[in-house]
Amino acid sequence: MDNTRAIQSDTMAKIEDTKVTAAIVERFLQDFLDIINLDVAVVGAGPSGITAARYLAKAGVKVAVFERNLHVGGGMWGGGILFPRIVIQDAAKGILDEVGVRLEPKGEDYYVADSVETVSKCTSAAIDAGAKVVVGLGVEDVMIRENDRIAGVVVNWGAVEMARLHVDPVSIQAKVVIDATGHASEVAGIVQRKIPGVKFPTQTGGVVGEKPMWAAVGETEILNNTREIYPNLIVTGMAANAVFGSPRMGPIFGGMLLSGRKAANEALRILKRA
Ligand code: 48F
Repeated sequence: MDNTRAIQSDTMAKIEDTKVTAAIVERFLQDFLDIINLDVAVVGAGPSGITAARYLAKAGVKVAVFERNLHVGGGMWGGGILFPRIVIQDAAKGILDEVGVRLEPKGEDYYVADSVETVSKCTSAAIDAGAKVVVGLGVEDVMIRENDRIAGVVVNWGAVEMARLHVDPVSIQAKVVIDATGHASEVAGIVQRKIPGVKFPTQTGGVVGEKPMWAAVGETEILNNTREIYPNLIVTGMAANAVFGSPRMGPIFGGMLLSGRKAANEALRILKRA
């Protein structure tokens, strides 16, 4: 046997299909069992959710992000009209500096970044800080306890949802839930639909729905909109603007990052209150 064949057969001998299976199943089950009791459940792994998770993990909080898609990053990968660059304003620069994203100054107050680099580095930093990120798992309901208090999220595989299979979901307990689901503000929508008489601190008492694009106003209002709208439920990112009826802002992402950081601070405040 020549040398190459000998090396190949040595490597092949070590691979056993069922051991690969066992490694995956055992490890995922261990990790999953570890996150069924959380301090904070973040729903959606877009820029606001991932940023919130990073700051929470850095503060020593047990946090997991549940993302329905198989990929993280939400609407950030595609920049504007699939040109993979994003713009952020000076106020958010520090958040990206912390994770090593390279920013090119543009004009007085703007920076441009590569959207792929930004998603990757923000996600990697959140995971390094200790946040768990689960992909392919969507939130389809919330858990409630006495007095309709939110006590967690109810999850199912995104694939089950897409295939419209009639399969029951499972529950994850969390002291605080952050709705980072973007334009759809899905968790706020579920709470509004399923908890009778719910009143959010908005003009209508419910989800108002986002207004048409106006970046300056959208980016200004998002921080005020990032808050607890129902006991133990915080909205962040585009979900915050959708709930309060503020404009969308297109491919400027500073507001998403600042909102994620504020959501983390709000969650820390709630955890201290408990
Ligand atoms: O939409 P998305 O990126 O939310 P964001 O953090 O950022 C908005 C910007 O991308 C952009 C913008 C910038 O100015 O306006 O749109 O507010 O990410 C939301 C993520 O949540 C996931 C969804 O797949 C996406 O990755 N998601 C939505 N609903 C659920 C969910 C759900 N029910 N369960 C799990 N994940």
